[in-house]
Amino acid sequence: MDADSLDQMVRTVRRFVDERLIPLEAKVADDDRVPPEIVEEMRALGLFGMSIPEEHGGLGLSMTEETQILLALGRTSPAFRSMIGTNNGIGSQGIVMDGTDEQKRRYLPRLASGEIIGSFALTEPGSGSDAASIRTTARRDGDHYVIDGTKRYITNAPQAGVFTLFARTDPDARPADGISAFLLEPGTPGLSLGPVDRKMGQRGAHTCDVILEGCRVPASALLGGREGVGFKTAMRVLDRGRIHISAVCVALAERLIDDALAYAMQREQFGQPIAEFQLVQAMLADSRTEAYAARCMVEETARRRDTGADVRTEASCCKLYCTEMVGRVADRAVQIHGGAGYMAEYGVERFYRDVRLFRIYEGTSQIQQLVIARNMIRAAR
Ligand code: COS
Repeated sequence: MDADSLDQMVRTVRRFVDERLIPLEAKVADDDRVPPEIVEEMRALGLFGMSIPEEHGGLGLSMTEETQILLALGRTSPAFRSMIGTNNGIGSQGIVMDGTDEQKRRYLPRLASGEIIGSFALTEPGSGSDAASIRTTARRDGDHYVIDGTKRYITNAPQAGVFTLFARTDPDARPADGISAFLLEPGTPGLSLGPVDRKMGQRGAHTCDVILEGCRVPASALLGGREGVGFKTAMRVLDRGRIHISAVCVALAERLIDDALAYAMQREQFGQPIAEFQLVQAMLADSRTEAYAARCMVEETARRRDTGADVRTEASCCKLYCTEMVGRVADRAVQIHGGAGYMAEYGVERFYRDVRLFRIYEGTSQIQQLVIARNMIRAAR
């Protein structure tokens, strides 16, 4: 995208957030639903297909460009971002990276337009951080596979039109080498969904179990037509997703800082605005500093990824730092708001609950630490 078009899109998204999304934040949380007209507007803006190549109907944005859009779009309830998140991230990128031409043609244009929602089904009741330990099996039966198992906490599963689902095809191989990815559609006999999960926050974004009982799919559903490479697909998809999530965390932190600053300048105690007190200033300054550091990390990592550099370590550094940072910023925002920060009507407590998820999903902070340290040791050897 040329610089002018990108600039214009960023401004359009910023206006969309200010005028359409921010006024709906409380309603989306109360109703636990993003209104259909908002989804329609997101489609019209092209937000479902930012990361999908132009030849398949998307905008084909670079990571740098996508980051700039996310820094604008992320300044509101994460439920809105979640709506378009999987189509740009974990719900489409497996197909973009490793799909066959036919799989790309079948799914990517509809994911890019937002006609269908993509979902990534890796986690299981017994397999979270240890992703290679999944127990869902896919057994070859003639020109079909028969899949059995349960996937848990699957984002956007209730709305999904295609699942990138991971299952073990070779029980005898090393755990990571025995995993394959499949593209499954809802309505396939043997595939059912559990009830929508009740969560701590991010109301309006939905997760549920995906249950597979003797689910028969044609061999053409095997992602890329290759067995045994599913784990690596999952890891590469998550690397990219970590930069995306980090940008959203920066945007949310910036929003919370703006809200906390506005409140501190207007709220008076001891005869003056609380922003005049140095202990409040320290919270504002620390938040601003950390959000700025996080923004620099994300922009630099996105830029380096666009040059083709291996940014696995940096993507984990971003995910670790940005998600922990927004947690601290949200905590300070509640503190600056005082009693009001604890009350639902100000919305700050809702963000405090919403951001808690970022340290957990798409790899916990502890998994990021492990990945970073492992890569450091490997490089030093
Ligand atoms: N890109 C490409 N390949 C990768 C990779 C990456 N980022 N990370 C690992 N691999 C490869 C390895 O190179 C290795 O291949 P070889 O055996 O050919 O060398 C293979 O995948 C297995 O990797 P590893 O031995 O590191 O696997 P582990 O089982 O030790 O697991 C972690 C590694 C912990 C990093 C992985 O399980 C993980 O990321 N867990 C978190 C899962 C997660 O984010 N879940 C969130 C829910 S999904 S929204």
